Amino acid sequence: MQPKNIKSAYDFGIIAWETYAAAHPGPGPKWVKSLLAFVFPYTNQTLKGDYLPAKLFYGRDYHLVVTEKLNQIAKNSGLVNWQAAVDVDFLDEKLCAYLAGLGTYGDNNLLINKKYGTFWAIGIIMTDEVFDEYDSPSAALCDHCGKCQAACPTKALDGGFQKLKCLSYLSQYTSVNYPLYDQLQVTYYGCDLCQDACPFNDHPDYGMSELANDFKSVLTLDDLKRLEPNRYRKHFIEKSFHWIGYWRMLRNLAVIETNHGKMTEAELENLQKMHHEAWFDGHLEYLRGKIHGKH
Ligand code: B12
Repeated sequence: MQPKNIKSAYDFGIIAWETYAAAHPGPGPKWVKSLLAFVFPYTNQTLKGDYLPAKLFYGRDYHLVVTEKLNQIAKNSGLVNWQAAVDVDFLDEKLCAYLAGLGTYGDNNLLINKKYGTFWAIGIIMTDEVFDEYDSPSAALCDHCGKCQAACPTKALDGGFQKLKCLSYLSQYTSVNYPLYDQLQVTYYGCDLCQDACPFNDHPDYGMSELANDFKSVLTLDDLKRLEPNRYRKHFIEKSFHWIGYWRMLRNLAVIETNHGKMTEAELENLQKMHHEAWFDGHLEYLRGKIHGKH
């Protein structure tokens, strides 16, 4: 097949499976011959407010949006066998997009594209189709200006990416390194600080309308408390953050409230009665110490 037969409104690049496998040895789906990597831009504009997630999560869950787009592109292009992949665990999607010439690695650990900077999600179509031509990596863009490292309050980018210090990671998982959460100040899920500082992100807003802010992205501690814990996932099923569940989200909102000096002893006691799990109890105890000026 010729690459021009791919009917896509989104920028894309194509690589042979062997190219990916040579850079990332390991088992893979045997039927796949080519990987098509796509750029799905989201907004670079920060909304004002304390109760927002990172920009990729302002709108409808990008996994749903991107998967639907990929399936549509595959059908319109006449592919017969394909599978859409967004955030799957067996593919290094940045590596696919890099090899396909869509962007190059930045010191913020993300792929930088000349037009969209780093504010784009990657979508992949795996297919058994073989193409007449394949793409190759482009010249490096990051000029190591140091702005992303300086913008990260937990120093997660110093000496290479340290996942366990990354605020995005801390907001999605449970860690007992509670002092790092003192830096969770702006977004209750995900983080944009290293991207906001990147000079390549100073460009017009090219964000897809499907990923634009919707009314479910503003979420306060009071809003969450009004929701029954077992209704959380269903209520937020079309939002990317539904998977972390009620208690991690409650932890995030309680941390931000405390970091902004708005948490009270009575409120903390209230939250402590709601749930018991070692990581949760430990975290609320840390917040109690914080409002009493112990740390
Ligand atoms: C798990 C995951 C996370 C985890 C942990 C990431 C990690 N590296 O461990 C957490 C929760 C922290 C996370 C955070 C974010 N993520 Co994330 N994440 C993923 C996921 C699902 C897997 C990534 C992974 O574990 N890769 C394997 C590790 C080993 O790779 P790595 O850390 O990148 O390390 C390699 C590279 O650095 C590479 N490398 C470095 N320099 C160079 C140079 C060259 C030339 C080459 C060849 C390689 C190379 O070598 C390392 C070893 O292989 C991918 C989707 C996917 N399936 O790929 C999305 C993905 C990487 N995430 C994405 C995004 C958008 C984010 C966030 C911005 C979300 C947010 N706003 O909070 C943050 C950014 C944090 C940051 N600064 O990196 C996008 C990236 C888009 C882009 N433009 O690059 C992806 C691709 C999702 C998607 N489908 O769009 N993420």
